[in-house]
Amino acid sequence: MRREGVQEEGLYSIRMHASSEKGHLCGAERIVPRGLIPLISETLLGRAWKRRAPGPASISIRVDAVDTGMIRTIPLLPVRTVQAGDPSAAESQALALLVSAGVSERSARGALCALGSGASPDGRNMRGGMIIHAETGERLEPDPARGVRVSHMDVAEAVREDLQVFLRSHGLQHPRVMEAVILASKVAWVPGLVAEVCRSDDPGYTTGYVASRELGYVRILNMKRPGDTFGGRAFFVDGHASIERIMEELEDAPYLISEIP
Ligand code: WAQ
Ligand code: MG
Repeated sequence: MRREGVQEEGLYSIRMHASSEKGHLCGAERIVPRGLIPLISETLLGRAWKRRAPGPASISIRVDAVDTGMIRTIPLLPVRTVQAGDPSAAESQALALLVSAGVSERSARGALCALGSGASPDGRNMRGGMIIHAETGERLEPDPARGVRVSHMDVAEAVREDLQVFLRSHGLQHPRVMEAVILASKVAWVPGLVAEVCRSDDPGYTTGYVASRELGYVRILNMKRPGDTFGGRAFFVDGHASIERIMEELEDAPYLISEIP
């Protein structure tokens, strides 16, 4: 007998990655019940095609079964926005937030400086985030050009609409914000993670954020000047935790947001 329903059907991770001749173009991912794989694959393909000319030279869609027993369900971080008139005021805000989350001032300053000047050894942006010792500021990711890519997270289908309503009520309907809040919520719940800071790499997008389990997702306006192409993410970790465990958790462990504040 064939039974319907999410539990019986199982969940699948769908990841899209598009590149042009010049390299990475865009990526997006979801975790969905089996029945939604065709629809969501098409949605993600659409995202890749929507990019400005020259458009993607190649798009890959990868579907993997998720071991439902391994899924960690977490609440969405609460969201707020702090005003900052210019990048130096925004940096002070970010610094104060990171310090209150348990990051040393030295470590926070080092990360903010790297995010603003190309954190990869070649002076460009990294593909993923830096892993930084919250106390000493030491860079711990094994590949400082690639960094660590957070993956395998989504909002549970049952509360997806609630999340959209929640964000709209804050005036934040852009998918970019939704993706950032989902990513930051996963990161905040990874054991050993102290805090995160993010600066967009998009020259037209100047809002960034600091996040942690206690602080929530704190958006900071004017983190950079329009036209600035430098961006990235820093994950501050407890120096006593295992870096291998943290990286594995960030990259591969499936997290689903099941509760919206
Ligand atoms: N894992 C780790 N690092 C990533 C990932 C990922 N999955 N995706 C992007 N990054 C890093 C990478 O270095 C990018 O250059 C950098 O983060 C910024 O990525 O208004 O748009 O996609 O609340 O440009 C946050 C504020 C916007 C939203 C974030 O990030 C809001 C944004 P972007
Ligand atoms: Mg970007």
